[in-house]
Amino acid sequence: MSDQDKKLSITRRGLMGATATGAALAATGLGTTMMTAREASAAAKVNLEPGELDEYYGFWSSGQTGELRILGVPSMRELMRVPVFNRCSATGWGQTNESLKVMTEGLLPETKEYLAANGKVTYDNGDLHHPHMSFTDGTYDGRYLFMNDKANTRVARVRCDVMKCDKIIEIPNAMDIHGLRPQKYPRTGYVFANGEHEAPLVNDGSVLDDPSQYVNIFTAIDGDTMEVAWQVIVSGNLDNTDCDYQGKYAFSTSYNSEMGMNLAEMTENELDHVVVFNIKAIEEAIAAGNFQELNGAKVVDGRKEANSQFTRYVPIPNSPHGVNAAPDKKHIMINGKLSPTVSVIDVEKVEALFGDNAEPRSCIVAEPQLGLGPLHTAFDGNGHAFTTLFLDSQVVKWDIAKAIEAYAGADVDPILDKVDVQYQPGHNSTSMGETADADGKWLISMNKFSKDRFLNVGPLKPENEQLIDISGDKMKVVHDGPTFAEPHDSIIVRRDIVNPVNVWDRNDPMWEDARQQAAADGVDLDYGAEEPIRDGNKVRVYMTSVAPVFSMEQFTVKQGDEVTVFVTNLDDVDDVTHGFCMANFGVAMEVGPQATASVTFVADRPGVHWFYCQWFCHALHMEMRGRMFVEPRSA
Ligand code: RUQ
Ligand code: CUA
Repeated sequence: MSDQDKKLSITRRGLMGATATGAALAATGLGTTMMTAREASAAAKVNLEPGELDEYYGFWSSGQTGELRILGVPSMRELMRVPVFNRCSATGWGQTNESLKVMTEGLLPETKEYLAANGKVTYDNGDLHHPHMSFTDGTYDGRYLFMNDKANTRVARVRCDVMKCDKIIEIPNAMDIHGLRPQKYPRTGYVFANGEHEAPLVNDGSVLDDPSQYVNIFTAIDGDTMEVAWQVIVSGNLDNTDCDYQGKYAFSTSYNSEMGMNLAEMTENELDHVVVFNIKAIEEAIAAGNFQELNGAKVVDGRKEANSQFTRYVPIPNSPHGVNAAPDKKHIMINGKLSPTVSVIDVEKVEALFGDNAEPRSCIVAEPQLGLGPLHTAFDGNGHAFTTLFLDSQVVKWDIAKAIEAYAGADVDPILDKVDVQYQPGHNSTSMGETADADGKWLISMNKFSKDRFLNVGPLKPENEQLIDISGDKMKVVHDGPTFAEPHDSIIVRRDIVNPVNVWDRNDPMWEDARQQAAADGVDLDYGAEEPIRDGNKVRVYMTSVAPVFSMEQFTVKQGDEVTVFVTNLDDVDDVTHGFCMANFGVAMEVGPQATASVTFVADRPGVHWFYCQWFCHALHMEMRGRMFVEPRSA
């Protein structure tokens, strides 16, 4: 097709979409007055018709909000919020007994004690940076999503069949989990997690201001059981991590090899490092019993001075940040941050590092200078890499093979294109780009600042994530999307890989405790009970819901009773979710189709109290309500 023909074939919708894109591009100073065919078709792909479905699922972190978000790509429509480390008013996450079990069972004993002393059972906040899907044989398998909590040293898992969090564990010995990646091969397997902040290994107050005794901890978690498999003590701190496609090595950056305690000290050295973890050597030591057990975890010493086969330290220019394995299964990118470079490791040269007298940087095969503030790199699967430049507010596209040639002395420039983004990008991600199936269609630049890109909403502004079409030689920014704190990181997954159910399975393990309690009370959850079941001052209320009624119109308890309400939603139709809200008791929860959910509260307010369904379910949704009578304590 000639260019002229392409222009003629542009649809009206494409043109309308393209006009907006053109205006946005013109505002950046990059726009041309004429839309090219590619611009128009990119815009058409972004502007889905009402009812049209996206080609990709985007799984987003939300930083300090503490939840997981699901977006459609390329439309960038937010599809769902999955509460994980945060509390959620709509779903009752952090309040239902089912969610509280997930949020409390994996906490360390000393944390439970600390929380109890503060009148809490779990943390209220989280800082969720890195959501990643489980792998089988180098690509996403649609089983689980794993994510870190930097704020309270936790790792969580979300089930992709129902898109609910089913496990949260606190990591012992480590401080403040930051970088996190699942093992790619043969499967996940391990979830690797970096403790970012330095502290004494036994942090009981016996050592305080003596950084010479501080360490950092790398953790491998078993993704199937969500238990710590093993830990490695390292020299320097740990920032981001990724692993190879061979199942042999993991790599973690350290911006504080100095073990400094303030900014000047942390940035003092010209060279920091990436730690290479030798998974087989660590597994052998664990199997042979060569570890120390600390807070229930098997710990080996991989510090420099321990001279073990567990780790190698590869010097990298000043304060490296992101680690990204290329879909060619051969190259690992270490992003320089304070250095304008990305250091490229060839995984085939890593084994030699563990031999005698190896030169530690012999695994580096390229180190292109890309611009200021390289933080993270994404890939298109065609030999190209895309690196965010935080300080330059740009994404740079470069050729991996050319960078390797240039490092070997050839006079070639690996940089192919640069595009301005608005503003200060951190992570970026490409469609399937963190797997062997990278397809080179879309790139998301997750920008830390939006400044003037949207209507002013006051001193606290949204961040800005931008969609970039990378299917041609030149990158094109085609969409701006504001997000509330914070578009930290994302993955873009082909939709055929993700297949959630529409209706819960009545046998789901999520409400196993409810099932057991009901059995002990002689109640079938599917039918509920006619009357509350009294057990001392504990009262259990079992009801079902079928739009638009609860099976119990009223129930009576005594002031001061500890009341647990179980609701089983018998509707088995797509999208008929009910809720249970006990007004003026601060109690509310979601009950999905065929699910059971429960919530416990103390009925310390005498009188008539209405409970109602707070998820719109029926024309008579407003009428879906009932009364709780609380008999006053006898005077
Ligand atoms: S790190 S902006 Cu928390 Cu993912 Cu690089
Ligand atoms: Cu049931 Cu609204």
